[in-house]
Amino acid sequence: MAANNTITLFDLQVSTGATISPFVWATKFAVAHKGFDLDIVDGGFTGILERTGGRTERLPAIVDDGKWVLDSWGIVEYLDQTYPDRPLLIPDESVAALTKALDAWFWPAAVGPWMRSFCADYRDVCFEHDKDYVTSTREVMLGGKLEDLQKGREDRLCAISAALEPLRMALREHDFLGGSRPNYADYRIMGGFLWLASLAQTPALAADDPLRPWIERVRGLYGGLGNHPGLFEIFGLEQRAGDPDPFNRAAGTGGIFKRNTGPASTAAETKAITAKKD
Ligand SMILES: N[C@@H](CCC(=O)N[C@@H](CS)C(=O)NCC(=O)O)C(=O)O
Repeated sequence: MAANNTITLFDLQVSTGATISPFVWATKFAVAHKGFDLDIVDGGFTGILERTGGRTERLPAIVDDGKWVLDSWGIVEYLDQTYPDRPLLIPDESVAALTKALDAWFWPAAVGPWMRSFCADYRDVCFEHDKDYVTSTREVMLGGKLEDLQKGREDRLCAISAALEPLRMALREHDFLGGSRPNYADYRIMGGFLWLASLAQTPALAADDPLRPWIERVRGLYGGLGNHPGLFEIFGLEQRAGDPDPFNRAAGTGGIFKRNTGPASTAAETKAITAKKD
């Protein structure tokens, strides 16, 4: 049992003091969801191996009453297995499967394109002593100079935002991805938005984005865990002439979102698709 109801978490921070890693953000929320207090071990990108006594090169890592647990997903499994009487992060195996599917879509659709659009910001916000390491590793990772990759991002941001439509559709009808209460799916995806907020020095989402209420709702949980003062404003993206719509105002008018209540509800559609061409 966690001593003093507290779990130690090794953080991955930037110079503002905010957490940068989406994995660490998701883990902070996971620990809070279980009702534990967080004892944060500060630090940036370099020196992780030394800070953790040689146990890991990647974060998050937690220590629960002397027991080390690595890996964000491993930590969630550990927390639910060890503390099944506290609110479950993954209340059913289906949540694990759906969260993995959502995460596998979200990274290439949004996190990757945002990374390419904010990679120099990412480096610039890091601690001075981390900048050389972050520059060299991220240039290999992304295959180019950070400044060159980031260039022209204003031409890309509306399209990246538009790709988030599946989240908007789901959250139009539910307060959380977990339904009426948050679960690990919310924290996992929120990790990506908070990663963005830790580094993006220009907004990436429209001020009236339908995702905003959910983002603010989740950020406000557990005493405002997602409202660290070092985070940048992510809302305020302006649509310029020629940019695609940053979100679809007409979304959700067909398929699963159009309830079939009998022939009257489909009459117009039937008429349109059966109309004879002259
Ligand atoms: N599978 C791991 C991935 C963790 C990971 O890649 N963490 C990154 C931060 S997002 C890290 O520690 N990077 C350190 C580095 O780049 O040196 C998990 O889910 O915890």
